[in-house]
Amino acid sequence: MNNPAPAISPPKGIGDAKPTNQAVLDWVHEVELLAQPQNIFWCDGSDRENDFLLDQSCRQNVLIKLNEQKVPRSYLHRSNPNDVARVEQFTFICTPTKEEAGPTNNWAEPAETYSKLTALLKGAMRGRTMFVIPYIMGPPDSPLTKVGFEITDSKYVVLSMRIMTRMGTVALQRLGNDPKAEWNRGVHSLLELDPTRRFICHFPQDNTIISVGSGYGGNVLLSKKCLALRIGSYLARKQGWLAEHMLILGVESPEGKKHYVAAAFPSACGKTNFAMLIPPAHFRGWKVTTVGDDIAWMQIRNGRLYAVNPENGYFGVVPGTSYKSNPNAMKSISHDTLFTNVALTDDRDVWWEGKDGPPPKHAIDWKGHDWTPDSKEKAAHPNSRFATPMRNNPVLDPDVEKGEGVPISAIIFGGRRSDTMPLVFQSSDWEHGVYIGATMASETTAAATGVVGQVRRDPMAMLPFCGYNIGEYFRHWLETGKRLTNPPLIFNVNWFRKNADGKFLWPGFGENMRVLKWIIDRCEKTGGAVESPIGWVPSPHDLDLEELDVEHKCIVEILGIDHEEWRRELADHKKFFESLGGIVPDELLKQCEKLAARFNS
Ligand code: GTP
Ligand code: SPV
Ligand code: MN
Repeated sequence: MNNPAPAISPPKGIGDAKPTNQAVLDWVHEVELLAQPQNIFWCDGSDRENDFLLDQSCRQNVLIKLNEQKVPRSYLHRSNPNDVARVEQFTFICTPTKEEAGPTNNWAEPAETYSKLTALLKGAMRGRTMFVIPYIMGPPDSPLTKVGFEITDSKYVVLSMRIMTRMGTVALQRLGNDPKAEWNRGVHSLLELDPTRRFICHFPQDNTIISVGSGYGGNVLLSKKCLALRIGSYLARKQGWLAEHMLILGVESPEGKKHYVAAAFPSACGKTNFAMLIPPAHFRGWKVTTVGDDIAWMQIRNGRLYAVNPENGYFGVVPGTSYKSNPNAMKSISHDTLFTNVALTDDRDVWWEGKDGPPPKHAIDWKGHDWTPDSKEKAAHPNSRFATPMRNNPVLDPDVEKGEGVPISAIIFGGRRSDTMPLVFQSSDWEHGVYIGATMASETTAAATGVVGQVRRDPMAMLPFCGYNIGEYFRHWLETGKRLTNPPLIFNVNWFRKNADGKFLWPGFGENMRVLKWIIDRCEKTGGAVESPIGWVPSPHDLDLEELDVEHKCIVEILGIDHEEWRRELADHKKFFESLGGIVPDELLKQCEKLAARFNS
């Protein structure tokens, strides 16, 4: 098999930003002895380094340079067709005991797993360059910020990490020379991209991640799902904060009153779109700004929850992105963007299903094959992605670098549900809100390998990302509520409910502002609602639906609670809790009983 990552030799002054912290040097040396790379490239995150790596990646066909006039300074990467999404079945939490990982994670014994991975990594980087990437997660002056190092043999990983994290010198400075300082160790090797030798392993007690055999984002950008969520959630519980799969947005009224909300939707269920929402014309003077589109780290200050976005860029779903659905994303990805698995047009522009305008008459699809509109296959992979710096976002929130974070007024849970779940409802209190999050479900998407469209329980959108026992995680949420004197209100939304013909009842995207406005009204204690067995639901006149082109009967339908569907839903909540085997906190079991009682009264 061809070496998927041949070595490069940088000129003097590039690739030699060797850190001075002895603990880092010792660890890199250990990995070097094991993986036996041809050379080591110490990254500093500079423009010069980036330009060099882009050039080398084009020469080695790792990247294709796009049309400079159409998408300046942007590139296309095609991953191996067997390697296009997260692999949940090969993702492991390697805690000393199985109980610590809990029933929702794949557990593997740490010592055995280290041996297995050591064997796989032995000589794995022969003929390759080993890159050492220093990075931080979080704004430089935040108390939550974490330092990480990722060792990788993939140039694509280095280039992506520079977009997705604050990388290079800033991290070396933050770490300093204390050999006892805390930092995350990440080792990644493509190996031969063999799906049978693909493992994403987390050792929370060692603050270590080892990922082999994949080149796909979520499996290999170790800062993101691996550190910021799996290891992050483990550290968060120990240290008393929250690491969540949530977007963070700011919403400002025409009078200048601003609220921040955080929302947990599972993968490919609308976080990036919601975080960049443009209010419809009717909401003149309202402004939505993005703090983050995927991950929120939240801590308590003065009895309130404050959130920071630990990331520096967006790794977003491409298909469906257009000037109609998400103009701010389109502007963000119009330059300085790394595309993965989209189609390439004959004039070296990028194309995907759902992009504005007619499809090209001919293109090269994501696998590198000829494609025409008559082709049966999709031109872009359904989980094709962009990596773009958050600085490209025209509505980036001005407080995105604020170390203390932004105060959260509301938390929103939401999944992709064709039925049962109404457009929006509000929990009666924190504990009920935690129940709503804990029992969340969503149809599976192309973001992970496996069947698409199957409803599964995905508590707080963290099923694939919680780095410890989910029962303990629920308890941590309940305990956090007790420490909050001014807790965020908790809501649930569903943009994806369908009518009997299988059509979406709600137009979604910018129109979601109407739901967001109701949520803000509830925070301001001005919004109306009706009490229902599942919580507070707006009646149609509580929502601002002016200038919305949706039939009244659809609004009634999407706000409706079908008791037959909810009987099934409730049975499924019970089944889910039972499947977790005695780890669910009593408070949540009681919430379940209370919900049943409300339906029966
Ligand atoms: P990850 O990056 O995987 O965590 O995904 P995400 O939660 O950020 O989802 P994203 O915003 O990228 O949206 C995923 C898909 O859902 C895209 O195809 C969107 O076009 C679609 N989508 C997003 N918002 C809406 C909405 O309000 N209504 C409908 N019908 N589709 C939406
Ligand atoms: C997700 O799947 O939730 C993502 C994309 O945000 S990935 O980084 O690949 O996990
Ligand atoms: Mn995500």
